[in-house]
Amino acid sequence: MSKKLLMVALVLLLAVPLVAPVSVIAQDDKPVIGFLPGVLDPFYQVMELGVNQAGADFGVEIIMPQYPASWGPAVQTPILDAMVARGDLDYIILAPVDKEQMIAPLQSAVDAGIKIITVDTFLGDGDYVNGPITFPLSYIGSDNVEGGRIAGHALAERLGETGKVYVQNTNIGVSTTEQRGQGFIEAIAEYPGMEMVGMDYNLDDAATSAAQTSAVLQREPELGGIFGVNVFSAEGAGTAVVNAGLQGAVEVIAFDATQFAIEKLRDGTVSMVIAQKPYDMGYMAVAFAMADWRGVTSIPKHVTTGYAVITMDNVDDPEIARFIYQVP
Ligand code: T6T
Repeated sequence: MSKKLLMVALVLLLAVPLVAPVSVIAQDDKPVIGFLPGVLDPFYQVMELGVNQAGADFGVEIIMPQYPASWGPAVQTPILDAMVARGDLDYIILAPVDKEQMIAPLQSAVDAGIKIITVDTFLGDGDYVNGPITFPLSYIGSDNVEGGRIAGHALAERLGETGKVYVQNTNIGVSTTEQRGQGFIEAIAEYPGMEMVGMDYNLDDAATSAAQTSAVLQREPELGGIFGVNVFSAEGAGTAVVNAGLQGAVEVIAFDATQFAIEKLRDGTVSMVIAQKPYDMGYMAVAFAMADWRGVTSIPKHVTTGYAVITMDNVDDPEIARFIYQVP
């Protein structure tokens, strides 16, 4: 065999691993994935279960340093910066707590070579194809406008399409709860007999929600219904209704199927609980990161995960009860 041929053969042998499709690269070559929730609450704790289960199923290391102590960019950003500074993360899955203020810190993460997947909340306008922000790989979350509409139509129906309603919201700038408020207002506007008397922001604090709601219950003695847009908003609204002795007289629609919300459903304080699917969001985000790592290029830029609407009629149906946020 001529020297030249021998050389070519040697080069080819050495080069094969470099040009072979990604999937045949050694299996222990796995990404390191960071996970950063919005705050400590049962919704994100269930999401964490999904993230960890997928991590185990794919055999990838999940790094979740901590839950932010409270909701806000000033709390989430330093945790994110510390995750980026580690230098070993390939992906970060997170719920950005403000759709504008978290853009710059996440752009820095991307500049450091980390890929981003947003779960639950989004950046910019959530359109990662044609919107102002397109660097995240995907946005996996509920259709929150639709969620707000479900609550609005449910209250209108329960009040016979006539009456005064009020919204307990969290923080301005949070993509999810803003859209729930928007969807609710849109639905209520479809009923000439319905009137929105106000929407307050409780900064994701149940005690603040309770105090604000109590003030409205005093100011609006004819109030017929309240929409609590998330765990702490609904918890506070429910507490205020109970404290005012108005259980059953004022309808409460609660977003997020916590144990507390289900208890309030069973004791008649809450009329309906809208359950999201945080486990699905967490699991799919890890699966998308794994797929991207293995060279998949058709990862959907947006996935909506749907709802389970829980009332006293179906709360004991296992097909529905499985969506109650069970936190270990
Ligand atoms: O409602 C969820 C989540 O979807 C929202 O973005 C923030 O609040 C929760 O975590 C519940 O407290």
